[in-house]
Amino acid sequence: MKRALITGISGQDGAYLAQLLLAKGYEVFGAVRRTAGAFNPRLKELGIEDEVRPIDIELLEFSNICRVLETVKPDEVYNLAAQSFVGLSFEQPVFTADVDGLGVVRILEALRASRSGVRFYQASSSEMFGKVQETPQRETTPFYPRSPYGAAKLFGHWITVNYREAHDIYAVSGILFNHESPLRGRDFVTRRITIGLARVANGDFPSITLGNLNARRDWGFAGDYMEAMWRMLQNDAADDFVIATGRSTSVREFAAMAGAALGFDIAFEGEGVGERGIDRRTGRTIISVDKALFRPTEVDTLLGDSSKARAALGWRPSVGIAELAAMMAEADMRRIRSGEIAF
Ligand code: NAP
Ligand code: F7E
Repeated sequence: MKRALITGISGQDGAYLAQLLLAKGYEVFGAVRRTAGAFNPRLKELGIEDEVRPIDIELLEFSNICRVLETVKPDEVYNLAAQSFVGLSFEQPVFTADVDGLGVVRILEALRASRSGVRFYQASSSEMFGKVQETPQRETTPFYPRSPYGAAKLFGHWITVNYREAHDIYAVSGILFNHESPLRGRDFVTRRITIGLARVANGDFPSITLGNLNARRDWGFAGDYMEAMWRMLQNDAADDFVIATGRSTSVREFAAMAGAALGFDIAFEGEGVGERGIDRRTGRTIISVDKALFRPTEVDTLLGDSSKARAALGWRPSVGIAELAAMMAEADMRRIRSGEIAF
């Protein structure tokens, strides 16, 4: 039985990856920093909270990482832990750099010292492409991060490459484009839209506010992306891969798709901060724009080319964007009606 250590087990990806690895027969250790509450609502929602073995980890604390590796003795380490909200990284740049950048080298140093042959996965991000230098973005596209988060992830990416080349550690960097699901954190735009519009449909609020409606992302389903992470670590040689759907959608279009799944027919009128999303059936404004939600520097558009992963790993996405928007909107509506919104 293989043993996996997942950092960031309380997040969206941690939950789906644990589910995937358990189904493949792994013993899964879920590492999370200690908080006041030990409850992990995402693992509970997937019905696997009793199957994952919990262990405390803090990526700011090197000695703690060493002890966790000694205790667990994993075959594979998936480093998913991060301060992952780009917007917050402008307010907490030093903390973000410490966890998302230095946290990676702390794990790699611990692995190097242990001489254990562990395979290491680093959760890198399309945010490293930032102000995109070519479209679509692939493994060879030059990076140009646009936030402290993107810059910290870029360090994490290059230090992973360096430890592979300098110390012969099996370390891969998965450059994943945005992936979403009903387990997505509430700060991210897709979930803000699905939970917000579901509340509007339920009559709880008259409308929601959003930031830059023009931003475009290559959004996929998180469940699909976990299979890609696992396949990367089963490859003969360690390598880096872009994981994406190859379709780009604007925030505005995503909102219209989520709205349609909730019974709205949204038309957008106006421009800039004056733009509004109106439900054609009632004439009511249900989306407006709040300038406070704009970022100091924005990633305007992302579109990934995952041909390398498709060829080398046989990976491809299975969920399209309209299906994803509907899946998330319907899950939030179900939770609102049952009064069970735990995250
Ligand atoms: P998420 O839901 O925000 O989860 C992040 C996890 O990291 C949480 O379990 C969090 O614990 C943990 N964490 C934060 N700071 C930590 C620290 N100092 N020590 C230990 N654990 C810490 O993120 P996600 O969407 O699942 O993403 C997983 C990883 O993939 C992240 O590294 C993210 O940056 C990266 N990524 C995500 C996407 C995407 O679209 N989802 C795309 C590319 C890359 P708490 O619960 O205590 O906060
Ligand atoms: O923003 C715009 C916002 O916060 C997407 C993380 O998982 O994916 C994620 O980062 C876009 C941006 O995700 C709102 O300005 C408009 O252009 O959902 P987001 P992100 O910044 O792309 C990457 C790959 C990661 O690695 C990250 O960890 O949507 N936007 N209105 C808004 N964004 C938010 N959050 N809220 C709004 O109201």
